[in-house]
Formats: sequence, C-alpha cells, structure tokens
Amino acid sequence: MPVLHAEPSPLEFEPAQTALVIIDMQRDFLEPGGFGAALGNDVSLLHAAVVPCRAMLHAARLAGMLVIHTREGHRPDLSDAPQAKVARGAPSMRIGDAGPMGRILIRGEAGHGIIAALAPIEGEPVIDKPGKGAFYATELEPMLRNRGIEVLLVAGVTTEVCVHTTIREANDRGFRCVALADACASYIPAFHAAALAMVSAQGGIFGWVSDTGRAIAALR
Ligand code: C5J
Repeated sequence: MPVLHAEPSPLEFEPAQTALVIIDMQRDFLEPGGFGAALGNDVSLLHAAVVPCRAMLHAARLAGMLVIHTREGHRPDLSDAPQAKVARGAPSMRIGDAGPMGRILIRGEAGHGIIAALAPIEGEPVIDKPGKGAFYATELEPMLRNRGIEVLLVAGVTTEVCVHTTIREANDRGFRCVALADACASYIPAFHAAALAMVSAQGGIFGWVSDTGRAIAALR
C-alpha cells in the first residue's frame, strides 16, 4: 500500500479508497471583482495554490482516484443564504449584488465558476455548498461512503475557512484527512500556517499535513 509522508506521522492509503477534494477554487475567490475582493482581500495571495492543485489533480486523475470539486455559493433567490452571512463583513458588494463577474457568490454566475486551470472533467462530481464546510447541506457524505472512500486529500481555498471547516467536518465523520499545504492558500498567510499547524498538532487532532510533492511521489 502506498505510504504518504506527512505530519505528524506517515499514512498508508489505498488510492481506490482515497479522494482528492478541491475546495472552492472559484473565480469569486481568486479573481478581482469577486467575493474575496469585495471583502477587501488581496486575491493574488491565493494564486500560489493553483500550480500545486493542478499537479495534484493531474496525478490523481492518472492514478484513477476520485476527484471532487466544491463551490461555495447560493441560489439566485438567496433562499439558502442566512441573512447573518449576507449582512456580515461590511463588504463593498454583498452576496447577490451585481459585480463584474455577475452576481456575487451566486450559482450559475461567471464568478461562481471554478478557474479554468482546474476545470472539472466528465465524471468528477462538483458539490455546490451554501456553507463553509463541504458536508453541510450537501450530498458529499453519501457520495464518499457509496464509493468506499476513507481518506481525503484536501486542497483549495481558503485554508482556515472552507478547507479547515471541511476537514473538521470530515474528521468527525471518521474520514482520515490530509491537508496538502502547498495546494491550499489564504488571504492571510499567518492564518494559513496556523490552520495547518492546528490540523497536525496533538498527534494529528484533525488529521495530517503533507504537500503535493510527497502525495504525488506516493502515487508513483
Ligand atoms: C471564504 C472559502 N473564505 N472558500 N470561503 O469565505 O474559504
């Protein structure tokens, strides 16, 4: 069985029981004029994760692993968007407002789409999630269980928000999670580092931390 070198310990994993989960690599977070920018963030800070995500995506596809993409966003009528979320953050544009890539964080708008470099291909499920965690109000859990998935390699943005929330949710559901450090990114680099440290601290309280170099090597 392949061994993934990681902190706090090596992890044996069966590729057929492992999924690569790429969180929210959407134009709304990575490009100017989207949700991330509306909150006052420098979106260029997220670009460091794109090339590692792409390399991991390529390796996972070659290995025949399940690849799942997620997108954060809401229905056009905002019926699944809590008012507490819409109102928070004093953004220059709120969820549902019209921006240069369409309505902010709304399903079907250009900004809601995954960036071209990481576009899903036929057969790769895309999970549309209204929350930060990918398990909340989605079909992700049965999708993983029905395929016998036990290990999640997690990449995407942002490390301390949607990546971390998803890892916490998955950990409580019994999945072994590995955060791929270089394939995750945050608008706040200190939070990226802290979020990763929280995953692997205390003997792996939420899971493991590795990187795409080590994960791709383990799949060879
Ligand atoms: C945020 C996310 N940061 N995908 N969403 O609001 O992490």
